Amino acid sequence: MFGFLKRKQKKQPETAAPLEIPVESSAASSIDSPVDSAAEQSIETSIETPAATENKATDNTADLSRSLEKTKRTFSDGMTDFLLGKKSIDSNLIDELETRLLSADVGINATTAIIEKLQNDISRKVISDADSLHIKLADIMKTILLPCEQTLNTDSAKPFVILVVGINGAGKTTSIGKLANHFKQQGKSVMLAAGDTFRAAAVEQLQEWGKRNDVPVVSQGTGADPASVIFDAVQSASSKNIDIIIADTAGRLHTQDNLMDELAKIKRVLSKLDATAPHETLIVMDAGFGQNALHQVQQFHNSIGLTGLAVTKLDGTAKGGILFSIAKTLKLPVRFIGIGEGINDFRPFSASEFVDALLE
Ligand SMILES: Nc1nc2c(ncn2[C@@H]2O[C@H](COP(=O)(O)OP(=O)(O)OP(=O)(O)O)[C@@H](O)[C@H]2O)c(=O)[nH]1
Ligand SMILES: [Mg+2]
Repeated sequence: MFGFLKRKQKKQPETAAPLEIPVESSAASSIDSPVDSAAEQSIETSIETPAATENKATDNTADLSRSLEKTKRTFSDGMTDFLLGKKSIDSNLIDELETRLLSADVGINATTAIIEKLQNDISRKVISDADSLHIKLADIMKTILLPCEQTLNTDSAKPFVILVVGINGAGKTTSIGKLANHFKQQGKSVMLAAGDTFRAAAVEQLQEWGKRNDVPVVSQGTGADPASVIFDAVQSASSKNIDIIIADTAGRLHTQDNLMDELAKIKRVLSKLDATAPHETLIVMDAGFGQNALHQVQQFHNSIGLTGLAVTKLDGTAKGGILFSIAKTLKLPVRFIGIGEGINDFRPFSASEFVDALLE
């Protein structure tokens, strides 16, 4: 977007990566436990200089920008031609920008907020040309997204239980694989629960991610009661002193009352083990579904109560504007974004990094 106006955004320094600590071998599970070998990992300490940290932040934004290439194209299709050569900012230009934001899935609330702020800055002469418009636009977009930037803190309970929900194919199981890797890199021990007992290959798919991450997977196979699988897994994680348990569930639509009741049952059963569990009810949302996905998430929220969102497939042709709609309407924390199918194609959500990558 606005490639011709390209202006280096100030990179936000990233905090140094935490030390890697091997997962305890006591986490072995009789069900499917590759954790023993993790105990053989050596402790890696990495001390980062401020310069190294700054470089890493720059690389991260560049990486993210590359991953968002298609989203950027969809988001800003024709924007360059539209603004190219504009010497002054007039009302036609602002009208056109408004239309483009709306068609990029930014949604009416966020678009109105952006346009009103820009118009205000234009009348105060803070914005006088396309260059200052670009800078202000970036600032406004970051301000809108910032409330959604809330890191998932998993230290409040042990095991910290993350229940992953969402519609079919949104990227739940893949995100669980990425999350397991993310937490392991933070030195946490992780266990997975195969709560999708509906789809034939779902358990195997999760076990595959378990192997890749070297973490145990608790399962009972297809057709089992998901609440019972997840209950057993949390008990097992407690007895093995596991830090984080991530439970997969089958994809469902908010209109399938029986399946929504099943999620409510899982939550009820978990609260018998720990009144505060699940500690995170994370919905995985495919950004490609745009405003429809937003509606679905709202319905899940009304029905079972969500505490966080992971937005996937932002590497595809999704219109990245959906994040602004989320910020303005759902006001749920966006914990992570998915930018590919690989284990590392995933970022904790940063408003600043996201807008910089989108506008770069
Ligand atoms: N490009 C891209 N593909 C993704 C991303 N996340 C998941 N996928 C792909 O989306 C497809 C569905 O992912 P799953 O993780 O199986 O989705 P799910 O929500 O568990 O699906 P069900 O269990 O069938 O409801 C797979 O092909 C994944 O590789 C992402 O961030 N980017
Ligand atoms: Mg799945």
